[in-house]
Amino acid sequence: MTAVADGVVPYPPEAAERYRAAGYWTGQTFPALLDAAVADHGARMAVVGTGPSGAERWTYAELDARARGLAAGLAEIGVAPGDRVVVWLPNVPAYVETVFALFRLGALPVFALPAHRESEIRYFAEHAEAVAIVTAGRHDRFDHAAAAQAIAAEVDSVRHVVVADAPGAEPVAGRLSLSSLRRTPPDTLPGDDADPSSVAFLQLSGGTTGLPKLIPRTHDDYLYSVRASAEICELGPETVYLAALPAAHNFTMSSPGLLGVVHAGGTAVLAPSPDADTCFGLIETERVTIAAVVPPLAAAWVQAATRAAERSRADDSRSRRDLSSLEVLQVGGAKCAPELARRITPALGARLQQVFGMAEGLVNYTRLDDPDDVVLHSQGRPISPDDELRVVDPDDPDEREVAPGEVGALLTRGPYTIRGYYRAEEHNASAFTADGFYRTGDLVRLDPGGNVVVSGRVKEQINRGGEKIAAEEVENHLLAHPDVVDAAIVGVPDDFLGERTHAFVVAVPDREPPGSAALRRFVRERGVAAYKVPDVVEVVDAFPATGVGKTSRRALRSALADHLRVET
Ligand code: J2J
Repeated sequence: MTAVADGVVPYPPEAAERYRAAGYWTGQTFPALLDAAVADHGARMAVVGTGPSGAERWTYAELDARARGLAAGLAEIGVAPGDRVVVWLPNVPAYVETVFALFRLGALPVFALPAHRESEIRYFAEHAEAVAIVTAGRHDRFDHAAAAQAIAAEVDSVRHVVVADAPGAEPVAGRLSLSSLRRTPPDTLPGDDADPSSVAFLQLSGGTTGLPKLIPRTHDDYLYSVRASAEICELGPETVYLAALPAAHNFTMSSPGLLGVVHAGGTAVLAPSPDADTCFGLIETERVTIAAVVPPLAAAWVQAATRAAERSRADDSRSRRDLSSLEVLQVGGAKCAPELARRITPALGARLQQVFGMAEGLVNYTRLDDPDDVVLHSQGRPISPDDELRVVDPDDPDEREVAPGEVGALLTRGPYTIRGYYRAEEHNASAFTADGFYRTGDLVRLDPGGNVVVSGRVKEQINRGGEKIAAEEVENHLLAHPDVVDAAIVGVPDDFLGERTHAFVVAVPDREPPGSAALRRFVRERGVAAYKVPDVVEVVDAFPATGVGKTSRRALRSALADHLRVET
């Protein structure tokens, strides 16, 4: 099996030296992050959530004992330092335990989202040569454990499927129960000596091409972004953070997210579902102070709170959830329209913080004391004084910078932005400039205060309410249908999601074309995340001529998008 370092583009030594000298990279590792929390806040509540055996509340000392104990159990079955393990869990306490167990062991989590299905998980397992998959049983009306077993049977490297279950659950052949791997916590574990400049885990990219990319992040670079984010968001031991979005998403993990909470010694509450009912209940009972959401979820929460207020005005015997503890609502992942931004504080009583981030690195925040105009109309400014942002003409082969304040494509480089995707030499050649800037694919302008205003994108990706869809990946699934000769996916403006997906399909001639529902089902049954199944599939006779040759997918997609706009 290949060592992870073989597929990683390292930071150039002079950049690494500069980031260390500036005090960004401190040499802290993930195990050391948890050590510090245990030393300073051992008796404080770290994790609150609902697991397979019901409600769980763990202090930092308990979380650490669990992580150490599980690390020992994983070591016993042969998971070794440097090994990759796919973590495919919903928002349950065992997620936090597993991630820290892997860090303690020096093994690398590969973060999958609960919405992913066989096609994505198989690819992550293969590409990362994972030795194990840690998952849940049935969740979201889908048997994750059975799917993981099917993948393990196909992917050579995968030797174990570990399932987070209730202690004492019936054993199932071919699966290990997570609770059966808990051992007496040992005092030392291999991860304690991890090299801080080494890769700690692989995060996922939203992707722009056929397959999602894996993002290697080091202890040094990631923990700098976590500590600085915690400071910007003013986290402290009194912080109660609600993880409403999937725990493994970069936003929930690090901006400042679950890890920022550990750094600050606060409490993380894992919401089993992001809906207003569940989350408002948790905000009230756990006295949540900060939560992170995507714009459609913010809109749903605003609507639910507004409705509850109206109802209680009409009938004052009706009780309302008490949201008064909520100080900050972070909104990110997709553009938060000013109309939505304006409604957040009146409806929820919390300050709005806009967050424009990416799993590749760069994260921007509006600051908590920014004037309203900045908070409502911009996506904030970078974490670090050493984040370099270049806004360039997307049509200029030399990528010259546009005039100040003009819209252009955003390139970035800095102390926590990767220099390359994992094992992706060819893609890296186009995703990064020769001098190491990441081409974000986002169209932005900078306001006079240096705040970023996102205005669109050049990348071949659809942002469906914060969930990223690579057009090409879904087109490839449609093209696998025997009656389909060509397919193109475009994003269509949507009031709620920002964008939804519309697939155009050219069918094999002289045959009854497949129906739209059948094609949607076909994509779903290929085992992809539900959010990638096209919202609409339209069978057309032929694609419009783009005038730039058959190979320009971008021109074709834009012609199809124009065609839709003319129609609607
Ligand atoms: C417009 N587009 C945005 C925003 C992300 C914090 C917050 C979000 C992510 C994330 C993250 C946007 N307005 N406020 O990792 O740490 C779009 C851009 C960007 C892409 C990255 C974090 N916030 N976006 O969303 O890796 O197009 O990270 O390049 O999933 O989301 O997506 P992702």
